[in-house]
Amino acid sequence: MKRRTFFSLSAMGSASLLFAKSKTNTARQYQGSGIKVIATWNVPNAVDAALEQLNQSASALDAIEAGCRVEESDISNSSVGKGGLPDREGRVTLDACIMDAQGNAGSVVFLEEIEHPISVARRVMENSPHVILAGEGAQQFALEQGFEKTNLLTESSKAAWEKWLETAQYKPIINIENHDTIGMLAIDNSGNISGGCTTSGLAYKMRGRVGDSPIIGSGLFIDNEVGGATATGMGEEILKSVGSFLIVELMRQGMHPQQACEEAVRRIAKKGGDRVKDFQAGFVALRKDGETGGFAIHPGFNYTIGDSKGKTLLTPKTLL
Ligand code: SD4
Repeated sequence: MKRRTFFSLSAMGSASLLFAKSKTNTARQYQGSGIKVIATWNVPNAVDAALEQLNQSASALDAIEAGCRVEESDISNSSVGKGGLPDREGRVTLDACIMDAQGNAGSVVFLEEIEHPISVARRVMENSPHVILAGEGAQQFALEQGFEKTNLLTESSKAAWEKWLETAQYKPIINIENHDTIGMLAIDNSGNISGGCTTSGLAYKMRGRVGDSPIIGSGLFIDNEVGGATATGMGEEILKSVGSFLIVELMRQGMHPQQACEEAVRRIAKKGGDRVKDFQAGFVALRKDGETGGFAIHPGFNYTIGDSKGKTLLTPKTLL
């Protein structure tokens, strides 16, 4: 059964109540802004792919999938998809999630040997009754959906892992250690917003480790009444503050996306205590009216914005 059909049966009864509630809970209704894309890090090719879709009047969801797929196939990006750095046993394991304007969500965690986890996440959302599929089951579902197995460990990622094995010390280093996870948010011609987040996670993580990126609310959150937010950085820290959901809720209460990102980063830093000097966490946010924000704990973070006029790379101020 298609996920939407599955939901419509149970949700119809309460639809009018939900609508009434959401109207009173939303401080402002944001008007459309024209097409817009925002993505963590310097990812011009991914943003171009998303803009190409939006310029052809595709949905924000299609734009997100297209944009994220670019980074997943780029073997020079060692923290996403093919070419991602492996876990400490030398195996590349991928996490991704996607959300659409209707609030539907799909996610895959600990997925191996499939190049496009963002597309599998979309299939989980659209073609399964679930939100998250993990590991072997996620791979089995992907194969059933027509995806093919592929070797994700490139020669250079393998060489980097072998070098790491010489000391096998696990200490993530801010920005240097494997940070290029792509979190992307997009608004389409109809004014609808969607988002996605895809990563190979932290390099040399323990086998089975899952970070924030595929977890709805932590690595990504979308609410079509308000906007969206997505994260990059140390998943263990971002998870504990459910940062992306927090940003969307702060925007709902009237905060500008920039202030909302700053507040989420402050909360993570506060919880981190002394450890904060050793980890990075950054967010980008996009409000329904096209206003954007971006903030991180440490310098080194940047993000890419695209709209009908072109692309810009922004380097925000940071907390420390
Ligand atoms: C994780 N948040 O797995 C991801 C890592 C990341 O850029 O953002 N890398 O914790």
